[in-house]
Amino acid sequence: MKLRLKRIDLREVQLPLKEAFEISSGSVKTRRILLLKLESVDGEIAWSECVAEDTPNYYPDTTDTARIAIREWIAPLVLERDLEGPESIYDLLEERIRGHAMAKASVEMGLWALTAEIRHISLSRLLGGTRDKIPVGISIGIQKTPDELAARVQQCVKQGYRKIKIKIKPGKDIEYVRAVRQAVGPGVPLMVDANNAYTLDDLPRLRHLDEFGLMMIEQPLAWDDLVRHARLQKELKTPICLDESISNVERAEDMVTLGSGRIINIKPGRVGGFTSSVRIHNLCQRHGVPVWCGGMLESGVGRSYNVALASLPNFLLPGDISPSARYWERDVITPEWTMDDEGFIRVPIDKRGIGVTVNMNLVDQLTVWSESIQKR
Ligand code: OSB
Ligand code: MG
Repeated sequence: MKLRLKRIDLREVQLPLKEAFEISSGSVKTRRILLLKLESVDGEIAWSECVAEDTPNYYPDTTDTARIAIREWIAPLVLERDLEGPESIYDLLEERIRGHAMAKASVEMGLWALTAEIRHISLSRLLGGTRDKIPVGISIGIQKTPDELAARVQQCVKQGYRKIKIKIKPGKDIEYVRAVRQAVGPGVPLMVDANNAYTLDDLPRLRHLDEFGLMMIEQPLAWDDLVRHARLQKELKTPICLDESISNVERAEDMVTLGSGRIINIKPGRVGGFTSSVRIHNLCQRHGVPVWCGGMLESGVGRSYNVALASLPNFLLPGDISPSARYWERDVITPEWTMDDEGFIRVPIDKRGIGVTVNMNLVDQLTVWSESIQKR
């Protein structure tokens, strides 16, 4: 199938979070979101989202660098040729452009959605999804006191979340996790995410976390490390889950070879899009490594891509794909993403493309700049 693009429209919207989200390396209050609208030569349209943040404290990409990368290098590459189909975009972009994973992913994933639109099928179907509902987890930012965190977690358990992830850093870890475990009891699926806040010198502290029956500890060491994580995994009972360190399928293979972790958090933005995500998914499936879909505080647009990806068979654990109302007073899409009492989100397998409609009035109100990139 030939895929021909006419234009890519780019805009930044600013969406205030209901509550600030704090991780070990920084805090977000208002999400600066890049939205893309891809239009084919036949007038078919798909919206996508670039998940880069305002500052490079999680990953090198930022909202501003992504804007430049899309406008100057990525959009021209995909606008100037007839594409074979969405499967070939990732390798084309990797061949020509180093880095800028989140910028590349926003265009690559948009092309998958555009293909689904053109074929009148859902994005989930196009990717090979096998589920019509996905289990939902929540990621809770660092709180002021252990008691506040414990109360927050109890509330989330009541709401039906099937996995609770707690952000930690040195000094805001053992007492916090202990308070939560005491409050909710042994059965609740709990995990922690350190976003690189530790080194191997912290081994005694990290060993302490083995007491709390955690499902996993996410990315304790440096953001691009595999070798030290392998050493750490040998010392811990709790499985390590890698997030930042897995930038592509080769790094996932390295993780398996070295024993750097036993679970992978796949964020399609971090790994350069859907082709790369599916490769990591398939590799992990062959090796018996479970994966789950992470989140980047996406608007409903980005969330629709995560929902579709998480419908693949080896997404065996609940993702950080919370409903719209967990983040926003009002999401930019209709219908909003909702979670049922059992803690599931429905995959819109019978709707075309991403399965939700962009609320143009709201998006226009929130837009701070926009530009259109056309065939030169
Ligand atoms: O490390 O998983 C992370 C948000 C921003 C940057 C990094 C991370 C996160 C989250 C949020 O944990 C998950 C969500 O979108 O709910
Ligand atoms: Mg993480």
